[in-house]
Amino acid sequence: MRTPVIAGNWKMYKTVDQALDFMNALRERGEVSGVEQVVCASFVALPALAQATSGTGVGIGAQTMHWEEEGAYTGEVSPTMLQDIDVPYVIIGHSERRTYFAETDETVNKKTKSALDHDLTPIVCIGETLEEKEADRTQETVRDQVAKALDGRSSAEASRVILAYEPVWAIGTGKSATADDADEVIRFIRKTVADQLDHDVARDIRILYGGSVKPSNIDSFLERPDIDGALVGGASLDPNSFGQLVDAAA
Ligand code: G2H
Repeated sequence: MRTPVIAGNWKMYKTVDQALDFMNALRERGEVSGVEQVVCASFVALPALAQATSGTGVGIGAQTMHWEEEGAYTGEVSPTMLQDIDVPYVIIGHSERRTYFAETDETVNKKTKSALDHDLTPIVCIGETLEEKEADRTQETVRDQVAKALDGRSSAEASRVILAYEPVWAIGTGKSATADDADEVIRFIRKTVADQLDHDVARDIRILYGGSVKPSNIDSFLERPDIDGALVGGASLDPNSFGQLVDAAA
């Protein structure tokens, strides 16, 4: 019932030309059905990518946005600007934004609300640090993050959100969580959503795993019924590798 999602997070990689080369290579692989494919690129590449997706089956996403529609916020990009260039997805609350750019649970909440209000699909990232994991506070941390991200949202709104569980200690480190670890936390997140909203939302909401996912380990995550796909950094930069992840989820 839940369509799996493979979302690439290119972070601060790829010029416009490199982004278009990727999309051309993906087009040659042909469209794949049964999986939602998303590529989240830098702001400067978004307009060209949004135009270049036809025949690829890929949706384009931003990696952050402001919650206001416009205003005196130097350097920021608004949800209306993303809508204007046909970019339907946006990552919110990635741990790198939380760590380096002062993203908080409060701004994640505002951005999630704003994305939904503007018919964008927010990919909301949550996950514990190594310190929290070692202090046995994983469940408490993710419960708190989910509660704050979805606070004030209706069931219908929340079911349009994609959650991405990304343990911070597994990001870009080559150390992925084991499928058992990821499955346990993701099942806990689904229960948290059921407690906070209702069972229908918990059944419908897509929850991805992220953190050093690659073609060689994606199957171990996807074979778990509660894991609906992956948010992928490094392994999404190469079209063949991204294509293999998509094929695995289809
Ligand atoms: C986690 C992930 C993508 P990577 O940040 O969001 O990156 O797959 O490189 O660990």
